[in-house]
Amino acid sequence: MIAPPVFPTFQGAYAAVLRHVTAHHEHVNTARGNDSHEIIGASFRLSDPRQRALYLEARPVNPVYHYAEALWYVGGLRNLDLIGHYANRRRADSRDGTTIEGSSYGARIFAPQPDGGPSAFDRALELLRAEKDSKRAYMPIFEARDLDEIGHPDLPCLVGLHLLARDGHLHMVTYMRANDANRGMVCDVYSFTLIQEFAAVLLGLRLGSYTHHVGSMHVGVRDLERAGRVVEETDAAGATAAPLFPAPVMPFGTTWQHIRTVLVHEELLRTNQVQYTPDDVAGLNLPPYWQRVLLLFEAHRQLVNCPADPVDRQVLDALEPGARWQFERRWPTRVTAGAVA
Ligand code: 5HM
Repeated sequence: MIAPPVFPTFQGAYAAVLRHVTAHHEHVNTARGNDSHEIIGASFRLSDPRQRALYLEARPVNPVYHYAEALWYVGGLRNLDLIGHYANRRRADSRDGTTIEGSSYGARIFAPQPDGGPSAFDRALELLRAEKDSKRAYMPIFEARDLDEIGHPDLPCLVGLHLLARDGHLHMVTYMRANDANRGMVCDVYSFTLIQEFAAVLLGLRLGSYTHHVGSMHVGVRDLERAGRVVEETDAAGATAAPLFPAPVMPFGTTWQHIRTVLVHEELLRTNQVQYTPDDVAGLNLPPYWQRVLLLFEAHRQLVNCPADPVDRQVLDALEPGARWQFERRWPTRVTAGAVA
């Protein structure tokens, strides 16, 4: 029996996957016109799933999208309003222009069942409250009906999420049929580990490990050059390099009411019905962790609605430091001169 390699940060796992796939690919896959270098069967484990963020010059990420996607899932949403606003490319996944069928994972596990029964997530948590060390708390995503239509534009890549409570810790195992290591995986691991952390908070457990299993792990041919630069940057930093920023910790008191409040105010910001200063957000009865998430949406509101102005420095300074670093690298022309450290 071989256990997956363990990494202290997702950045380490990400670099290792890119290094392996780019150097030792087994196949050149061309399915649906997406040429990629592929290996079959890949796994890794994160010892601290909170270390989910990338801090790489060669791979700038969008911290607003990270939280938007995770909240879209947790909100059980299927429509494009939220997700399409923060990533226009997600509109290509929609057939009717308003909803996403396959990769709206939250609609499959966080929304009530079609018969009105509790969501798969609520059932899994209930099961773990009833039998603490159960092996059954599996939340399925991929269904047989997903294969009904050959050439469907958006088939779930996530097969399911599996929660395991052991010795006071909540572990999670993710099963994916396919993962684009340089694109989808970066957002997937971010969102799925946030879901794991939220489940741990609701169950009153400490956060355990995160294990990621993938059937087809691949890097797009168009991304090989960029993947090479990520490998170079992480090699230069050294395998044991500490993360640039401490990982934010979701507060133990986080409730469904907090998530609903964040979603309500995210929508007000997205539709430009409000504008918030850090003091305004401090008055919303949210823990500081969730206030900072809302301030990311405020910063994004300014990006979209005030294109001639830099994003307000007061808002940027109030962001979680790692997210601020990512924001400043993602939109260097929209932050005041000298702000990029
Ligand atoms: O032809 P196929 O359905 O496998 O193409 C989907 C592509 O999006 C694959 O490269 C898959 O790995 C990537 N993907 C991902 O990595 C897609 C989704 C959305 O379901 C995802 N992660 N979450």
